[in-house]
Amino acid sequence: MGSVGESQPDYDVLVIGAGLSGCYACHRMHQLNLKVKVLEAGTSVGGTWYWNRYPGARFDSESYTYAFYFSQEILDEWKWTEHYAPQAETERYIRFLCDRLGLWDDIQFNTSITKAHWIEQDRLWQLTDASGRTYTSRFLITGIGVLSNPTLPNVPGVTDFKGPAYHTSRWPKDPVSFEGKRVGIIGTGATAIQAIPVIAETAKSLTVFQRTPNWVITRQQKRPDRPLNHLQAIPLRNSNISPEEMELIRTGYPQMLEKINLTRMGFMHSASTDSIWDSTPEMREAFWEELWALPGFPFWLSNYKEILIDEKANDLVTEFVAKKIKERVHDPWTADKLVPKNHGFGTRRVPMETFYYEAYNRPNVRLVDLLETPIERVTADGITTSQEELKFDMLIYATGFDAVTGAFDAIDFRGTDNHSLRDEWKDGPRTYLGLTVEHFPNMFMSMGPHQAYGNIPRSIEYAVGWIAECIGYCQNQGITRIEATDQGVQEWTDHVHDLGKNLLSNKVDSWMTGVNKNVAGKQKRIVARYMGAAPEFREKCNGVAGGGYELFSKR
Ligand code: NA7
Repeated sequence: MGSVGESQPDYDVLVIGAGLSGCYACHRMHQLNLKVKVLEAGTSVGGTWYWNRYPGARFDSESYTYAFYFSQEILDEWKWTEHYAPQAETERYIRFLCDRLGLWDDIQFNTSITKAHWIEQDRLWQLTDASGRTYTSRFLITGIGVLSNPTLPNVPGVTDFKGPAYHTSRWPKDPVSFEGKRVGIIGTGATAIQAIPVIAETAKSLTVFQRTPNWVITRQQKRPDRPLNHLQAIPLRNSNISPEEMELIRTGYPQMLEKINLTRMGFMHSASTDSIWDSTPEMREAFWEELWALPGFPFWLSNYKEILIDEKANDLVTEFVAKKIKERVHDPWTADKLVPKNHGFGTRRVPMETFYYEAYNRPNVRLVDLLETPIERVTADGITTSQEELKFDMLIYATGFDAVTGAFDAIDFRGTDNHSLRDEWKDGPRTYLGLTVEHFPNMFMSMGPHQAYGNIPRSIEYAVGWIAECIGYCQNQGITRIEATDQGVQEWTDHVHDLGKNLLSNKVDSWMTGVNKNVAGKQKRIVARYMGAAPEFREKCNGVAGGGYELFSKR
């Protein structure tokens, strides 16, 4: 790459994070013959699928769609064994990618980046890790994840507990036994909803501390004759994929990709164009029952077009789901507490479950409503609420993440004139295409704020592809400095805000609106995500690239 200033960088490109983004970025940089290093805090690759190894962790969407499509060799060779892959299988998949693409030598583990500073005179990025070692590069790609900075509850005594205590996103690699243990779990988000039924099977007792219930889609097959056992259950109507079925899936990849490329969220499920107001109550019920019976996301993503923007439509579908929940939970007090009261169906991330509600019918599982009896403190041997002192042998924090901007806040990013990214985004993120930020030249974000998320691996493949083409363009044109302009950032930020205006989900507190009550400064909602359709996002980004990187300054 071209030389500027006095110092030559150690690398052409540094990448932070060896999750799906970082691994694919490494491959694309190899294709450009660039010297690249991926710096990863963990001891292996996988990102989300490396850290989140809690019991019950698995895909919520079809394995063969929630993956990369760029390599025919990998599509031909990799065999998914379950329709909704468990964590271990996904971790294996990512390691397989690294083997096939020859990435391992360019990934450095146990390297936690604390600072990333732009050195203007040399047009390079200087990164510093937790040990104080520095690394320099012309370009920087962040692949630090949307949900990667775990947070503990902000309750007194949170570190006082003497027994084992785990955040679900920092789960140990060695098996954890719940046998004979009194377990307490805080949180009822998508993670807890996967973990609770599994832990309940062997724990002596499981106490669930719930602040906000979620609308959880039912995906169990009714097997009242069978005891509750996750091995016998069919998660999300999950099932094994036989070798014959895998062959069929493989031959269907081109059609699948064609479909995925057309849908709003990048899944196989199309948004419905039907209006709820053209349907009679009977037609509605029949449609909803039909969707309810389908595996995966369709009840959320293929529902009537108004349910996520029109409160009256949302009220109707919310009532349908509430009825479904109440049918499954025997104890009326618990059933009522499990029905959300402060937000409608689909306005927060909809978790998928396998016998989640049935877990509450077990004699060893109890729900504590923190709105009624808040936690006062964590003690050496349990949790004290406003009503009682509860003793536990193990505590589990399923309390989520400082999402979207949280992973950026955890690193001291400094751009031109010592601009700090934390300050730049203190009132919410400002980006150009969700891929770049003004004052941060030569820095690109995969899965940064204001990007289309949806089917994350599909979004990563696009974002990293765009970034690689941009770096390739710079290489060919002798450009050593590329930066988003103020106009680009202003127009994109306005566009993202406009797209989110009517969405009910942007009027609700959740990680999707950047709210985390455990983190100072994260109490206010922000527009964190691009909420248009994925094909429109790609069209816009392609247009900018096709026009020679419009609204970027290039030198
Ligand atoms: P989530 O969805 O952010 O859930 C975190 C849960 O933890 C949620 O129920 C929170 O309640 C609860 N929480 C957080 N802090 C506290 C305190 N201080 N007291 C009580 N309860 C608390 O994270 P997940 O890991 O479950 O899922 C993240 C995403 O990963 C998920 O959406 C998928 O996309 C994959 P709250 O709702 O804030 O009242």
